This record gives sequence, structure tokens and C-alpha cells, in this order.
Amino acid sequence: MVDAPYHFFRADRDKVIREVGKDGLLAQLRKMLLIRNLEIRGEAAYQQGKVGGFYHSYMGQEAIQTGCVAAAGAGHWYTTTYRCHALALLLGATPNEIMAEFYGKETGNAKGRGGSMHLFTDRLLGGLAIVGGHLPIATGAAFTIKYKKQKGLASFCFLGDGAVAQGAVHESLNLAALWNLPCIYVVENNQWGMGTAVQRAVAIKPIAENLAKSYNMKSYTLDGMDFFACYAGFQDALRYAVQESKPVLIEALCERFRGHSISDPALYRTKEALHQVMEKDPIQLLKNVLIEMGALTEEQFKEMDREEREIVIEAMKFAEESPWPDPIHLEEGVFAP
Ligand SMILES: Cc1ncc(C[n+]2csc(CCOP(=O)(O)OP(=O)(O)O)c2C)c(N)n1
Repeated sequence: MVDAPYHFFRADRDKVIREVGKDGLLAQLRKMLLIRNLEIRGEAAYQQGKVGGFYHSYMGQEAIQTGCVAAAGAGHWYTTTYRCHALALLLGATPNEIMAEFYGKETGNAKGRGGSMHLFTDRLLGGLAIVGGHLPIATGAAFTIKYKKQKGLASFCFLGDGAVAQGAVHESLNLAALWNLPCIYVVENNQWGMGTAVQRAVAIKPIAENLAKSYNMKSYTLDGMDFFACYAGFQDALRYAVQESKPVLIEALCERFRGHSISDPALYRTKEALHQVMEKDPIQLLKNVLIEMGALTEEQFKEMDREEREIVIEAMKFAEESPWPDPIHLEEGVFAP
């Protein structure tokens, strides 16, 4: 195992505060609370038998994709794994259409055909469930940007640490480096690939710093629990990728608060370890900074949380009352050669 110290990207928190501003930060906190509430209620609906298929919670990782979209904007191409609920929300899918998709209803984001793992927007190319299989898609999107000379745009691709040993990942990194494509690959290292610890599956550590060297790329290591580090890191990476027209490899260190999916009791992680992880809750961290700044009180935070919960409860009602897809339309939207 190649094991070296991490070199974390140094974020200037005060600069982020100046740039995003008090109201902007409160808006980002609200987004993270919406994601958290959506995950909590989505899981509850699953437990009640209202949601079929799989369910992979993003709880604990909210700062990464929220920081990314806050810094970069929603106008780029985005691709991610089955852990896709947050990114879909951040890129404009409504809580109603996401919840209805969980429930498999006609009003869902993919008309009830995709379920929780396959969410889309006009900029989100998926919600894709084959581990590592989405990197060629993201790389192709970066190729399009370069081919069409679309200045300022990049293709963002989120993957897990478990995907790093996948062949398609390496072919994609190689081509992106060879062809100088503005693709930003983000390894969300939440320490586990299902029940397998990252150190048992990936021979290098830090992942991004080591892997990027092999492909002659720039890398970043970010504290994925810290909104400010994520915002500043993504901003810097985007600037580099579009100015130089080059790929970037980011590793965002984080921990998920739940098992791999809802059916995983996560017995491989002790209660104490989980407790320690939850002490780094990204929502609490951002909240504390806002309280220190005098921009928020505990009471206002609770109210904000309550408002976001209400939105999600409304979405559950919407999903519940929505019609099932008519089987007559089952073959629509299916593309087969
Ligand atoms: C090619 C392929 N192999 C195996 C699976 C089964 N599988 C689903 S998720 C997963 C673990 C992936 O872990 P990681 O990439 O770290 O992402 P995380 O779930 O932690 O976000 C595996 C092995 C799959 N979906 N695709």
C-alpha cells in the first residue's frame, strides 16, 4: 500500500464568507437541511414499504456537492452514482418529483421508471448505478465542451472510493489527460465501498494525490465535511480546469452517516466510531460558523429545519396522491438498438 500524508487544500474561510455573504451562506445551510430532511423522510417512506428498489442516503456528505454547486454554478455537466438525491436537488429537481420517483409514481423525476438511483435534470446526466461506469459519460461530456469550444464550462463527475480500482475509471482519466479535457473527477472517499474498508480495496493513499501523478493531472484533497473547504477547493479546481483546459482529480474525505444502502445495518462500524463521525456533521459545522458570525441563532436554525421538513412532508403527500404509471406506456422512453 502506498501510504503518504495528506496535503489538504487550504481554504481561506474569511474569503469564502466575504464572497458568499451572510445571506448566501444561510441559503446554502438551508439547502443542506433540505437534503438532510429529504433523506430522513425518504428512508422513513422506504421503511413503510412505500419505496421500492434500493435507497442510498447522502447523509453526512452534504457539504461536498452543496459546496461544489455553490462555487461552480449549475450550468456545467454533472454525473454521479446511485447516491444521487442531493445532486438532483441542487441542480433543480424539485422535492416533489424526487419523492414521487422514490415512490415509483408517474409524476416522478423519471416518470417512476428509475427509482432512487436514477435521477436526472437538464444538467445531471444521471444518477448511474454501475460502479465506475459513469466516468466515460462524464469524460464524453468534457470532450463535447472542448469540441464545441464552450468556454467556462466543465464536466463534474462524482464517484466513490470503491470505484477507484475499476478499469473504466483509469481509461477515463487517461483519455481526459491525453486530450486535455476539462473534466473534474471527484472521489467522495467516505471510507467504505459497501462493507469493504477503503484500505482493503485501494492500494494507494491518498487516492487523488497518487493517482493524479500517474495521469499527469492536478489534484486536490479536501475536507469533505467542511462547506468552506469544499467551496474554495471546487472554485480553485474549476478555474484551473477551464483556464488550462485540463482534467483535475479531487478527493473529498468524508464519512457517510448511514450504511451503504438502507438494507445495510453497517455492523462493520462500531457505535463509537459512528458517534465520532457524527461529531463532524457538516450541517452543524456550517451552523456553528453562522452562529459565531452572529448571522444565526439556535432558534432560527430550528425554524429553518422545520420549514425544510414541511417541504419534504408536502412532497410525501404529493407522491402518495400521484397516480401510478399506466403499464400501456411502459415501453416509451426506452431506447434499444
Ligand atoms: C460494476 C459494479 N460492480 C459492483 C456493483 C455493486 N456495488 C454497488 S455499490 C458498490 C460499492 C461502491 O462503493 P463506493 O464506490 O465507495 O461508493 P459509495 O457507495 O461509498 O458512495 C458496489 C460494489 C455495481 N453496482 N457495479
